[in-house]
Amino acid sequence: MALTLTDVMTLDTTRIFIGGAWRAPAGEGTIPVEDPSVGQVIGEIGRGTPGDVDTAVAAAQAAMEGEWGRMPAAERGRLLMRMARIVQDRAAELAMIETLDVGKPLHQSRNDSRALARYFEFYAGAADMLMGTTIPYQPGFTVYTLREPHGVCGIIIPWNYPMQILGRGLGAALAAGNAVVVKPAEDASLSTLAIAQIAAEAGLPPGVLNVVTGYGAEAGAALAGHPGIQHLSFTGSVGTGVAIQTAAARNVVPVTLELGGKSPHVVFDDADLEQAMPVLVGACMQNAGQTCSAASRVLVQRGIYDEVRRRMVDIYRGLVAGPAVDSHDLGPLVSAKQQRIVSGFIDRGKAELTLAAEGRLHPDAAPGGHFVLPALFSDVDPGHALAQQEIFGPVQVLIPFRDEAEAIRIANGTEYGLVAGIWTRDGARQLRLARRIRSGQVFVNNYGAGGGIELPFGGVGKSGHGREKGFEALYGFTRVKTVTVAHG
Ligand code: TXE
Repeated sequence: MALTLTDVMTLDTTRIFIGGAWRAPAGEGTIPVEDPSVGQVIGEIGRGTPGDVDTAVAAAQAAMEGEWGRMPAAERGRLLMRMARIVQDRAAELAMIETLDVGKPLHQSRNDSRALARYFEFYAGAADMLMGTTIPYQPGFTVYTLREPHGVCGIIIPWNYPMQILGRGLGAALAAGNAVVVKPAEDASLSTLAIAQIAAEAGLPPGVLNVVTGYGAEAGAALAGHPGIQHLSFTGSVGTGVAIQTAAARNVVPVTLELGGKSPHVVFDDADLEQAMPVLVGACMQNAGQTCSAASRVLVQRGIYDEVRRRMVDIYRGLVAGPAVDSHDLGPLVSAKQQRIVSGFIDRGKAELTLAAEGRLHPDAAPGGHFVLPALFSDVDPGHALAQQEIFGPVQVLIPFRDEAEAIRIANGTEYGLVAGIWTRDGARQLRLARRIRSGQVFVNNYGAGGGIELPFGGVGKSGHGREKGFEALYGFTRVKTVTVAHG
């Protein structure tokens, strides 16, 4: 029997979290919560308004002026560590909430809740390791820099990895001493609400974390354009990223944007195929391809092209999409909207390209679930729409190349640059390619789609700017103050 929201959550999800208290949003109505595996409404969340965003920003400002603003860094770290422990204890519960809300296979949601705990743990340890520098200057002066928090930060998150994306932003922002207003995605807010509850339980002072659920064009736009915000981080589509950067520019507020991608695997004749094969496909099937760093282009040198194609076809034929709680290879897509977009790309591929293989639908898959079948297209021209545009579904294109120069040209031939995988045993080529591929992150003989809490992550070109994760994110959540003391 299908699970309902009350099976996994006791929290009243129609309320928002401001100043340490749960309250009803000021606006009328609610937003339905759907289980994507069955396509049925299982609950509702609050529809936050620009007025609610005002209240949340005011609460965050008050927190910065109060106890939080004066708290020693080590104490902030302890609070984050407490949050990490509670997340660890509730990892299974959080995973189930995520799976029900976004349709992610349960084993992947479990991985996400473990990653969330790791983010809090990593940034707990980093909180009191953020340091300034002393700078040699003229005799008679001592110059040093302080790393200060921005103040009130806005974090707008998407629906594909709600726990992980909240964890990486929130962990770094709090470690650096900021207060935060979060606007989760309208189709994936439940885990963010559960995490707000965990933060309160861990003892985070009121107003340090505020969550306003709601629509992007209402609550999201109000947050992006709010004059009380000093920094914005956004993960999502290019179009919304541009709108957010434009809104922030009016207030001269810095933004970190983590947008889409069209990430390549580049596989040379000398690659270890035993090692590469499952990763070549897995790096796109994770979360049904709804991953910004999904390796959606597979560039293969001509000498091994037929063999790689044959092996990929075998893997694809074994892939099964089915109900998320049953942990199949893939769950459904998050919404009917995403299903429509991805199906549109697949239909276009079938009409204009060679479909090399498709996956299968599990007999238990509900007819109303937002499923699409994994699709592999071969011999694709690098300029074709399916090789250029972010599909955000379980779809890969196979592209042959002759030599290194052509591989680099094709790899760099989209407007994105988020992640790349290079597969070769030639050490000099690994180093050359790692430098020449235009991308924020390169994996050599492995591919961790966005993986690694400690590893800086972000893009170039339309994939965005600024870095999430690792220590780099901490720097992004601070600003440098230079102090020059004349002492003779
Ligand atoms: O994204 P949006 P959508 C890509 C992916 C997908 C496409 C559309 O290609 O097919 O985007 O997804 C909030 N001001 N990615 O439409 O609109 C919104 O409420 C402020 C890649 O769902 O970018 C949500 O919280 N906020 C990506 C968040 O922005 C606004 C992950 C993301 O929604 C807003 C998701 C506005 N005007 C989608 N409009 C990745 N990089 O991983 C919307 N929002």
